[in-house]
Amino acid sequence: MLIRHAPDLTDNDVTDPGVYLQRRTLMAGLAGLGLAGFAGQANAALTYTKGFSTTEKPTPRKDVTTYNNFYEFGVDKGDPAEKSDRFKPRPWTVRIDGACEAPRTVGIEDLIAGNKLEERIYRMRCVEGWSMVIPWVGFPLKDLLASVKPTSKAKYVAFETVRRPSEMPGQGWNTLDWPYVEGLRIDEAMHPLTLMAVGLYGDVLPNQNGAPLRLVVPWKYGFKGGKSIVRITLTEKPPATAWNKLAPREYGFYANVNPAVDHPRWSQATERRLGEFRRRETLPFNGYGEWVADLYRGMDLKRFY
Ligand SMILES: Nc1nc2c(c(=O)[nH]1)N[C@H]1C(S)=C(S)[C@@H](COP(=O)(O)O)O[C@H]1N2
Ligand SMILES: [Mo]
Repeated sequence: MLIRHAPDLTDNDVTDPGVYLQRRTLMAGLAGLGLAGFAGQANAALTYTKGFSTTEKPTPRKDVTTYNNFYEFGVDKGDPAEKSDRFKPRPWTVRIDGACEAPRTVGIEDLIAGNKLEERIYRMRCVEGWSMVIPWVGFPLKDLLASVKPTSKAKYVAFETVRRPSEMPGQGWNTLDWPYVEGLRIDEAMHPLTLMAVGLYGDVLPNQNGAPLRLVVPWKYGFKGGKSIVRITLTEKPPATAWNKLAPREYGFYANVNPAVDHPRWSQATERRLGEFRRRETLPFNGYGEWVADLYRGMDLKRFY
């Protein structure tokens, strides 16, 4: 295991084997009621172990699910929760292709059944200057990428959100160039902290948080975490990404959380944690520098923002 001695991270399979072995029993509860067939469907619970997590207090579920950015449903924070009822996150498949030997298309239920799900409580810092602590359930992206056998030409990874204007009212506006695309360098994508989330607070993802499958990269600004992903493509060149195309001076490809590099229109030195009154200091790499700073050794982070 990579992460062992962070002051604010617990690695339960090192410190507490009992906790590691203890699976959540929500599934068992469902099975006992004869409802196991609903597992993996909307509102069903997920079975998972505990992974690398901050010990900070999670932001209340209410805030995590009603204060959102998901421009496919509108630009206001309340739009994703209020305007996503028509969205159908199941059935769902994701295509993984590009520079790999074994491209595949996989259904969401197979992804959930075929991966070891973990809870990861991560800080999330939006480029706009607010932050949350979110208990995700998911699996490392690297496991999924390994399954398609990337070739040596795979230098970047592109993540594409679904385009479905009949279910996503915000796609009727040209706020962004749909579909929403985000990207990572291959080493960032293979990093153990990089998560494909399928759940939140122990349940499947609500529509507004990116059902049924979204990316979470905790040391980067939140916009790097594309929601409702239908395609993951290994590429040789950096993919053109939605926010970068819209405003390249404001949203770089790297988008590492960095209090020393301001957004052209506001400071990034501090943030408002939802539920808190006083702003707190923003940490380099959102506090994950011990594990990820090496990825950027020798790079000028003011230039590669
Ligand atoms: N497809 C898509 N993904 C997206 C966005 C979006 O508008 N569309 N917004 C991003 C931004 S700016 C943030 S801060 C996070 C918010 O995730 P949350 O609503 O689950 O907290 O989602 C990111 N992923
Ligand atoms: Mo954001």
